Amino acid sequence: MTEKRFVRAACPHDCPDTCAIRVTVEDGVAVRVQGDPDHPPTHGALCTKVARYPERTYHPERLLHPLRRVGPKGAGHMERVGWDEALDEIASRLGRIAARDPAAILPYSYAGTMGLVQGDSMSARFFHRLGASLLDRTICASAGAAALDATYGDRVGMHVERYVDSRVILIWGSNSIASNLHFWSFAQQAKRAGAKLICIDPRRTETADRCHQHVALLPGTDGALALGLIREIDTRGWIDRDYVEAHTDGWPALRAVASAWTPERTAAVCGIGAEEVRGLAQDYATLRPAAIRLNYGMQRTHGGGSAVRLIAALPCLIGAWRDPAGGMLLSASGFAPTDSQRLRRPDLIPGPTPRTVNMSTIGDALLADASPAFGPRIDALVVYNSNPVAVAPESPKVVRGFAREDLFTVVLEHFQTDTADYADFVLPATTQLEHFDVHKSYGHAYVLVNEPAIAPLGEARPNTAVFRALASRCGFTDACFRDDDVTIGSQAFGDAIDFERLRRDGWIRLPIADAPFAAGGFATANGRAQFAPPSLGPADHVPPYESALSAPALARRYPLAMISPPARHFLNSTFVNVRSLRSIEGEPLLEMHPLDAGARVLEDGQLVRAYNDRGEYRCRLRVSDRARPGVVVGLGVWWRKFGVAGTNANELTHQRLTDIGRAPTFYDCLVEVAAA
Ligand SMILES: Nc1nc2c(c(=O)[nH]1)N[C@H]1C(S)=C(S)[C@@H](COP(=O)(O)OP(=O)(O)OC[C@H]3O[C@@H](n4cnc5c(=O)[nH]c(N)nc54)[C@H](O)[C@@H]3O)O[C@H]1N2
Ligand SMILES: Nc1nc2c(c(=O)[nH]1)N[C@H]1C(S)=C(S)[C@@H](COP(=O)(O)OP(=O)(O)OC[C@H]3O[C@@H](n4cnc5c(=O)[nH]c(N)nc54)[C@H](O)[C@@H]3O)O[C@H]1N2
Ligand SMILES: [Mo]
Repeated sequence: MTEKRFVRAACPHDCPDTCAIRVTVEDGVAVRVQGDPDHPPTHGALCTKVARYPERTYHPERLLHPLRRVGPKGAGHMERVGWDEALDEIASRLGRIAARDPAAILPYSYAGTMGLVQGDSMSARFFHRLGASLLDRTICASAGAAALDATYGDRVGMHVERYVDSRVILIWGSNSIASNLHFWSFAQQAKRAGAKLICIDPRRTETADRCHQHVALLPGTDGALALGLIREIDTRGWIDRDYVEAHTDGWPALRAVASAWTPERTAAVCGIGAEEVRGLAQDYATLRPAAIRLNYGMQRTHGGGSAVRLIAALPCLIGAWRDPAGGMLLSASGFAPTDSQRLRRPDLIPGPTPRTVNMSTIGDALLADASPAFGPRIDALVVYNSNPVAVAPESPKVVRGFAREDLFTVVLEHFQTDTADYADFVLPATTQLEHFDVHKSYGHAYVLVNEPAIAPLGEARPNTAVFRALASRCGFTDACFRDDDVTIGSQAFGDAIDFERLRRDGWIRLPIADAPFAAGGFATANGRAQFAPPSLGPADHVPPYESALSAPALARRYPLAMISPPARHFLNSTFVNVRSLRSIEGEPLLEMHPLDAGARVLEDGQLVRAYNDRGEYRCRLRVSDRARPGVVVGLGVWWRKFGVAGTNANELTHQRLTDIGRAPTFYDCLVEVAAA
């Protein structure tokens, strides 16, 4: 007889939806994952990717044993070693480097799992205690986060379930069907009830197809559009004076900046029509409740932070926050009562705070020599929950850095990724079905638990187990290094959450008001939204580093703006190696508008090279009006080794940072395209 069990889990991926999952386990094998029907944001549905989680977990290429490099860096030739041998050697190599200067060691991690336990808990304790360099985790969201912090005092926003009652929804810089599916089903319900859906995106995405209107602005011009809307709303008398007066600071300064942004000027900068600006302002200001679903796609250009600040002002200016179905959502992660000090223990750092290295400029950092400004050269890199060789900008430099023979690299992974190919040691990690974790979300106001459903496959170990073992080999005796994973999970939210109830029920809704800012009460020092905080002043449009208007000489050589947003069936570079999902995405493509293709005498399906001064990327051309004229689109993030010439779109991106938040500017990138 088969023994059948159901286990409560949480989706670990870097996605606003953070679904509650039920795993069916038969005789110790996870046979099925399903969305929890009782968890309101998940409402019983999983995306196509995560519905394949068992396929990914039992993938024949899962890493099941520790490996040591035997060939040249990058070739991925590895031999099997035992855990003790691997850990002994890693601890002794790190120990020797730390004896010289611990800041020469750099952890590199991001959100391969969003779990608070396997994400960065024991790992952070270990690197803090060692005195390693700190990592500035900026690769995704820090420009928008800095903007929300400046305006609202924290990462806070609407409840996703409330969009069902909105009458107008601006889906702004978001391909929700691909990247935020559970929001999309609420937006669909609103649409059926008569709401108007407007998509603001340079690409005609599958989401744009299903909205009433698509505003195809040029990349990096969202700040200008927001200013144009603010001016129009103001001149038409649609400002909610009472709300602005009672709950915001800085309107006169913002108003002065916006006064220069006539619909005509806005339209010229955004590459759209002045009537579109006027119509958008009218719909947004006069249909109630008015909601914005902003996503991070629009903050990956030079002015990304300012643009988010300007857009975040809009729901205040029209008083949209008065209604539970009005306001804005970019990230709600600030609602969760996470005790990161207790999880990560920065107090363990011996001596003065070590230098901080920005993960978004890892290419330059790995190539930098020791200097008073930079500090010591990076001699060791420990990578977990991330695949920087594929996802970090300007890969020609990232690859040169990772290829350094004098760099000691350890990678904790599920698969032999592009990054693992450069590792001296690869350590097999457990997946979400095999370890314990707790989660908060950046797209809804619930916390979740993930109970292990199956035993670890092969010799795989949770990240926590690896860092616990390294701490012990390094002689770290602090009590926190003995915490097991469930104990760490219980520390994550402290007393704010009933941990036993969380484990019993699987998820708990945080006690956040339905219309959290109906009467102000933002998370700023004085409770008012800040349009011109003293440290920043009022926001203005910050043009892209690379665009026809802002860099005309460069644009004569490289006239096409390239964006590389997420592919629907991958999650960043995760799932690219899952055959059933890769076969849906096909192969790396570059979309180009028929006018641009015609001008270059290029045809659909031919091999092309996209290039600029940083590099060259070969892939197949898709001639399609999903791309607007002047913009090419390479959906990603593909593993380099699946590319025609072993590269992906990041071969062309650069390492310059956003105006605030020190974030990368992946979608601020000029290229030219020719036949290969
Ligand atoms: N299926 C899937 N889901 C994902 C991910 C994935 O890779 N695949 N990634 C996850 C991650 S890490 C994140 S951070 C989140 C959010 O990730 P985001 O990057 O926000 O993802 P999307 O919503 O797919 O894409 C953003 C949209 O912004 C558009 N865009 C690009 N440049 C601009 C611009 O300058 N202005 C405007 N208005 N739009 C622009 C793109 O064409 C794209 O359609 O999604 C998560 N969910
Ligand atoms: N050109 C371009 N580049 C981009 C983007 C873009 O839109 N365009 N998007 C950017 C964004 S938004 C982001 S967030 C970054 C994402 O970049 P990353 O954070 O690097 O995300 P992934 O590519 O998904 O890689 C995560 C890795 O973690 C591994 N992993 C998952 N769970 C565990 C675990 O429990 N333990 C260990 N040890 N490993 C685990 C997975 O196998 C996977 O290989 O990429 C950025 N890069
Ligand atoms: Mo991201």
